[in-house]
Amino acid sequence: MRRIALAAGIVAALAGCWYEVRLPLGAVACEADSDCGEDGLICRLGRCGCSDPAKGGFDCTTTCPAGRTGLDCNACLDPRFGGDYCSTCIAPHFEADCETCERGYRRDGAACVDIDECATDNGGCLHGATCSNTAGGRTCGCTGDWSGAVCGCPKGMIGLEGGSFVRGDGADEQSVVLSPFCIDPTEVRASAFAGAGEGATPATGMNWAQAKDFCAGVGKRLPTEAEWEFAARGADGRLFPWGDDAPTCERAAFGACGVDSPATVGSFASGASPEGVQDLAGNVWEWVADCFAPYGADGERNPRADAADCTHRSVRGGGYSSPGASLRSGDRSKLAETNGREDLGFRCAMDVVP
Ligand SMILES: [Ca+2]
Repeated sequence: MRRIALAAGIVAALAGCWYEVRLPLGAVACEADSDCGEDGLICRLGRCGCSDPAKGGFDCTTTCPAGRTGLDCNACLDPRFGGDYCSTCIAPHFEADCETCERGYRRDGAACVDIDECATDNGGCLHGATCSNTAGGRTCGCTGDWSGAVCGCPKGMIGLEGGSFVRGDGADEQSVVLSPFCIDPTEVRASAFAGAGEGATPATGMNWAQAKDFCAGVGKRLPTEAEWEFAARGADGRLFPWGDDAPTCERAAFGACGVDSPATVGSFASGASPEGVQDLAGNVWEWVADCFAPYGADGERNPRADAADCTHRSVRGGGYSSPGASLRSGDRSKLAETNGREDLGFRCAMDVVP
């Protein structure tokens, strides 16, 4: 049996007879087809569902195998849980035995009951984010002019919770602690950098001071090197923003893809981090705020290397002509801060607004 991901208010499953629209417990489901409010749904035994084979359902009163003719067909396979072998499990049960519960539910006898993940400590949601229980588990979110799991980031930026993580790749590693911060979801576009035009490819060719000044001009700043790496790596230590799988041309623009210019920003949805930060790996290298220097002692909070005599800044993520290894979340390279390159751009970050 195939497990189908559930969106709130949608459906249970079904490889079997009936495609049932999921409704809150105790809800008056329907008395007539018109109550179901959507084309292709019909009211049957008080519930809305689909009998259209094209949508995964069919009417089991006529098509169930002999001996498996449950009237409802909205039951589990397993008769212990009301099953009639005609259909698959009713959400929130899933799996063939109907004994496992979806995320967000726990077993209580034969039933799956809601876990209120928001009941304790606001579900761990920070900085004014609202916790809501959904079929997929707890979700932290903001309303109005704020966005992301961390409220306090302007719409259009992504809020990251920060915390402890280990940065570095190999010999030079450091455990650091970051405060929550906001980061642009993509590299800065050429059109934005120039102040006009439609170009959706990244701005490139600027030196470090020009990148820094642009961010300051829009009320932001360059990400610190640790923030940039946290966005790519996460607290779970991903080798690449999307996980540990090696880069492919579906996930990122890099040397193996044979391109000689950057792609439109945000072209590689499958290369995004879990929080939705795109193009960290590949497309264009990115300036960060830090001077290139060895990492410091473990436990540093919000580190930023910025010596007065700094000449070389860190650049991160690799570009469209880089080898795959340069795309690793922990990989770093350096460049004289007065240089620019056609495969080097930047993105901006900012502190969370209290
Ligand atoms: Ca990049």
